[in-house]
Amino acid sequence: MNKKFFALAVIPSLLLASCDLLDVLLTEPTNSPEQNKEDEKKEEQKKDEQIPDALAFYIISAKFIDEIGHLKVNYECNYGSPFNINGHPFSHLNITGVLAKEVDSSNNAYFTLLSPIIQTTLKFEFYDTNENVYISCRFENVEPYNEETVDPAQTITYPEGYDTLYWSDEFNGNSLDTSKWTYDIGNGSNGWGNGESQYYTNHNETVSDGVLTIKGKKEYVESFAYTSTRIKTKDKVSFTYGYVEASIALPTVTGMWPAFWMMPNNSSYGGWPHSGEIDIMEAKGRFPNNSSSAIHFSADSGEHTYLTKEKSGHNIATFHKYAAEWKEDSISFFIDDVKYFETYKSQWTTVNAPTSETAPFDKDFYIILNLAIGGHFDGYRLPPEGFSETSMQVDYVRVFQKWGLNY
Ligand SMILES: [Ca+2]
Repeated sequence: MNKKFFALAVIPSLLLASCDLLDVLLTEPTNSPEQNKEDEKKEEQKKDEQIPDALAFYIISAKFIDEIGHLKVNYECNYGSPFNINGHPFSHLNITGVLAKEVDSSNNAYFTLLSPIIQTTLKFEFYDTNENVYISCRFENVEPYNEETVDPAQTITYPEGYDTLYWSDEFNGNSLDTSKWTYDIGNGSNGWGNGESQYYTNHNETVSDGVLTIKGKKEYVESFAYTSTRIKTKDKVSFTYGYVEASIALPTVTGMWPAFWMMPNNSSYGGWPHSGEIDIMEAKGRFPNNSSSAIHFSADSGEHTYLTKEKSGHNIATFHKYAAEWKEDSISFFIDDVKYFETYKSQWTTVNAPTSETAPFDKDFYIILNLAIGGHFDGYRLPPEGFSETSMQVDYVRVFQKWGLNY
C-alpha cells in the first residue's frame, strides 16, 4: 500500500523559546540565580531530547469497520503517537469533530463517526493542551464499509469552497435514525410559541427510498384537529459555522407551514430571541412558488428583531436545494446554489452580549425539520374543507465545512 504524506509543520521553536523565557520572568521572580540556571538547563535538555525539528504524520489507511460508524485509522508518526509525542504538549487527536477513543500498539486509532457511509474525506487535527489546533491534515481515500453497494463520491456535490462533509442524513434507511434526531411531541406552549394548530407525534414521518416524508393530517389527537411531526438534532448534532443544505419538496395546501431551520443548542445568550434563530427555509402552502429565509435575534433594547427575505419563481412542490452559508461575519441564503439574501454581523445584536461583534450567531446551533399547520406565519389560515393529508419530503440534510478552518 502506498504511504502518503499529509502534513508537516515546523515547530515555532523561536516563539516557544521566547515564551518560555517570558514565563520564567513572570512566574519565578524569586528564584535564586542558581535555580534559574538549573531550570533553563533542564528546559534546554528537554527540547533537545523531545522536540523534533518537524513533525510528520502519515495516514496509511482509514476504513469503516462496521455499518454504524466505527472507523479504524492506521497511521505513522515520526515522533511517537498522537497521544504520546514524548512529552510534547499534544493532548488529543480529533477527526472531523470526533475524538479518537483509543490507540493500539500497532498505531491504529479508533473513532466513532456520525456519518459512516458517505464520508470519504476526513480532517485530522492535533490539539495542544490549550485546545488550539496545532496540525490539521486530511485523508481523501476513506474506505466505506460496503464498497459493493455504496459509491460515496457519486452522491455528494460539495458547495464551492467546501471540501469537508461534517455531517449528513441521506435518509437511506427504513425509519428515522434516532441516533441523529429526536422528536418534539405535542402542541408545545401556545402552539410552540407560534399559535400552531397541529399536534406533533412520533409517527407522522416515514423514511423510504432515500427520502424522509413528514405527513400533515386531518386527525384529532388530544384537543387538536391536525397531526404532523417535528424533528431536531438538539444535543446530537450541533455546530458553529458551515454550509447547511437540504433538498426538500413542499406541500402546496393552504395552512401548511413547513420549515428547515436552526436553533441554539445551549442558548448561551439567554432564551429566545436572545441566542438567535436561523430560518433557512419557510413556506406558506398557498403560495406554491415562494419561500423565505430569516434570522431572529434581540435588539440592543432586548426587543425581538429579525431580517427576512422572500424568494419567488421556484415551484416548491418539486425538490429544491435550500441552504444557508453561515460564517463568522455573514449568514447568506441560497436556493439551488443561487444566493438571494445576505446578512452581516454588523446587523446582528443580542442584548446579552452588547459588545460582541459576532453574537448571537457564534455558538453551536442544531437543525429542525417540521411541518406546522396553522400558526401566525400565514395569519392562522387552516387547510380547506375536505383536507385529509399532505406532506413535506426531504431527500437529505448536509452540513459542509472547510478544511483547515478551526470550526
Ligand atoms: Ca436521500
